[in-house]
Amino acid sequence: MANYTLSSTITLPEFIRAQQVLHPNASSDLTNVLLSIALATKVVARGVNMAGLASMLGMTGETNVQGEAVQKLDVFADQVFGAMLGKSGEVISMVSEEREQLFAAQNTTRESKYVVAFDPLDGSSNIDVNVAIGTIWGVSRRESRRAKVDPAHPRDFLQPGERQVAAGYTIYGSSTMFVFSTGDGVNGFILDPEIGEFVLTHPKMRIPESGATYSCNEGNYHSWSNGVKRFVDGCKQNGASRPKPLSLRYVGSLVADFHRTMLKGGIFLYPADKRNPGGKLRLLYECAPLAFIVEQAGGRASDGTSRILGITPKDIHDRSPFIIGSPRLVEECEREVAEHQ
Ligand code: AHM
Ligand code: MG
Repeated sequence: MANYTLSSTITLPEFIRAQQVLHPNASSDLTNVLLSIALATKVVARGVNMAGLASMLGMTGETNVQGEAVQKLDVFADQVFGAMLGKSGEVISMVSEEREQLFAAQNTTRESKYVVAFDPLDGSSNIDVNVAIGTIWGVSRRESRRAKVDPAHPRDFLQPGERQVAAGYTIYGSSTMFVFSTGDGVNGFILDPEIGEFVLTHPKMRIPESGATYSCNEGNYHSWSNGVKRFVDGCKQNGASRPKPLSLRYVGSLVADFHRTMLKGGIFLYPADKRNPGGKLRLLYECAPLAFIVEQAGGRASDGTSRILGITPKDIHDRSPFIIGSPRLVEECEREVAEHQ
C-alpha cells in the first residue's frame, strides 16, 4: 500500500472522459456506454464476491440457448448488464450468451448508435469453486441507424469483429480487473474496493512476442485435427524454435486463461473437436472482443486459417475455433494447421 495514493492515480471514469477529449472518435455517446459497462461490472463484482453468502451459487434448473445448465450468477450478471446498458440511451439492442434472441434496450431511441454483445459471466463451471471468472463484451455501431426497421435487427450484430469500436473484459479474480480498448491501445484497471472505483494499473498493455505457456483442454486431444495435434506435441518438446518445452496452464475460464496470456505471453487455443465441430467458443461475445484486444496489444487471433476479426458471423450465437496469444506462437500454430489437415 506504501506507494498507492488516490491523488496520484487515474480512475476509469477519469480515463474514459480524458480519452473522449483526446480522440475525436471516442464520442460522448461511447463514453456513456463505457461508463455503463464499468458500473455493471462493479455490480457483478459485488454479486460474485457475495454469492456464497447470499445463496446465489448453484443452478437455476434452466438450460440456455447453448444447451448449458444456467447458474444463478449467470442470470444475475445477464440482468445487470442488460439493465445498465439498456438505460444508457446510447444502445439500440444487445446480444447475450444467456438469451436466445437479441433484445432491445430499455431506453432506445432512433438516435441510439450502438449495439453491444456480451458474455455476462464467462467460465461458469468455475463459479461454485471460487476460481476466477469473467465478463466479455464488444461494442459496434448499429448498421440500421437511419433505416426504418425494427430497432432490434440481427444485421446490426452480423458484422466482422474489426468493426467493433470498443471491446473489453473483466476478470473477477484475486482482484477485479477491467481491461478495455477503443482501438487506441489497451489499458487495465484494478478495482479498489474501498472507494468502489477502478484505478489505472496497467497502462498501454502489450503482449510479449512469444511466451512460455500453452493453454488448452488437452482432454480433447484425440479429436483434434492433425495440425493442432502436431502444434501441441511441438509445445512439449525443445528444439530449434524453443530452448525448453512450454508449460501447460489451463484454468477453464477463457478470461483467466486469456488474461495470463496477455500479461506473460503464450498461446490459448480452443480448436474444433468432435463434440464441437465448429469450435466451442462464441464468435460475437467471446472470440471477437478478445481478438480486438489482443491485436491492439500486438498479438494475434485466428480460427486456424483466418483472422478472427475478419469473420462475419451468420448467426448471433455462431461459434469458432479460437487460437489467440503471442504472435509468434499463433503463427506457428497456423502453419501447422495449414500444412497438416
Ligand atoms: P461459458 O461461457 O458457458 O462459461 O463457456 C465458455 C468456457 C470458457 O470460459 C472456457 O475457455 C471454456 O468454456 C472451457 O471449456 P472446457 O470445459 O470444454 O475446457
Ligand atoms: Mg463464455
